[in-house]
Amino acid sequence: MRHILHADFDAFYASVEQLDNPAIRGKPVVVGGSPEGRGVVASASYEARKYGIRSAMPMRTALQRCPHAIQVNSNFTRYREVSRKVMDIFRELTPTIEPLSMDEAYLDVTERVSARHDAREIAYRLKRHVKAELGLTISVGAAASKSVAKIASDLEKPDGLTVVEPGAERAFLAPLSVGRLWGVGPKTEQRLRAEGIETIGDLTERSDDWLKKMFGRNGPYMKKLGLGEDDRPVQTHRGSKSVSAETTLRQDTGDPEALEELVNRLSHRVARDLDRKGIQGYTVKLKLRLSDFTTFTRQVTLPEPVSASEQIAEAAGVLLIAELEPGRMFRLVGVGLSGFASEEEPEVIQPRLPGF
Ligand code: TTP
Ligand code: MG
Ligand code: MG
Repeated sequence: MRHILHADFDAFYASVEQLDNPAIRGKPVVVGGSPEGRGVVASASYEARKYGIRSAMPMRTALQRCPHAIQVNSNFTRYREVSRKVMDIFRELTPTIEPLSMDEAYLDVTERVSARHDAREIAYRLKRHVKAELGLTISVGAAASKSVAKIASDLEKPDGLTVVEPGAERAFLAPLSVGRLWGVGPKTEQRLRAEGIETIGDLTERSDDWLKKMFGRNGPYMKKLGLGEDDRPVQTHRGSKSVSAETTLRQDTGDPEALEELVNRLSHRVARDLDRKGIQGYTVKLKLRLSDFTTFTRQVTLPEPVSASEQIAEAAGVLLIAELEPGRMFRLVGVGLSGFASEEEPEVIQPRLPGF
């Protein structure tokens, strides 16, 4: 049995601004681009959310909804500093942490849980510690898997603490909207709803065959997650050099279909280059950059070396699906291959202009 926490700052950018400027505490604050340009809201304080203001909304719309909201420009240097500090606090609790973006991380606290301190106690202490050290609140979800912990952390925001006991996953997830599930972007959610699937419970009642027919390999995977089945480990490390191709998107997206299509195209480019060089590799890598510029890679080592486009895309697609989460926006995607079967020197394929 694992014990995993997912911790996420409440209204991260906006809360940092309120921390640094007492005059705007307790007030509607929106951080992001200026209303004159095409700026969008990066983060809205919970006071601002009462007016229906949300992340990614045009700043102009936000200020129409709440004219007395205080607009503040982003200060990434400062947010990065706070991010580093909170990750250090997480690391004091356990070395097994996986940052997902600047303001959130998974922590595997299995080793910390004992008869005297259960997961709730550990999560509670972590929240208290972060508040005392940084003056900011995080919301925490605790569960036996990453996906359930992530969904749990969002349920009682701000300053939330939600624990899903082992065995209670299915009952916990069933009444929630399917949109909360990994890999369910706005487009997929719309398609699910068109099929009468509103809740996670509705989804898990459908057969694997039907889901596969409707949603490809993502279908049965969504169902698995909907049942609370997710054995992905909390990943601490990063990968190394490879033959690769990458693209920066014209517009950030979290849409599973668009991202999968892009992975297929990048895999095709990598395969073509491997073919020219006549080499094969064992390790398929996926590189991702989020809208806040957080960059990371995921990789899988296969039992046989591969060089075909479909094989690379298949492996990279599985890695991709595991990283999709509601609201998680990507600005760059890369696919690569390493662990070469031949002795030839790996080489980086130059990125082309965005063809997306
Ligand atoms: P989130 O954790 O999604 O949002 P949040 O911390 O502002 O609010 P909460 O978690 O309480 O719902 O994102 C963390 C930061 O990432 C956010 O403060 C600003 C940035 N961000 C963007 O720049 N654009 C976006 O569309 C989103 C969702 C976040
Ligand atoms: Mg947050
Ligand atoms: Mg977050």
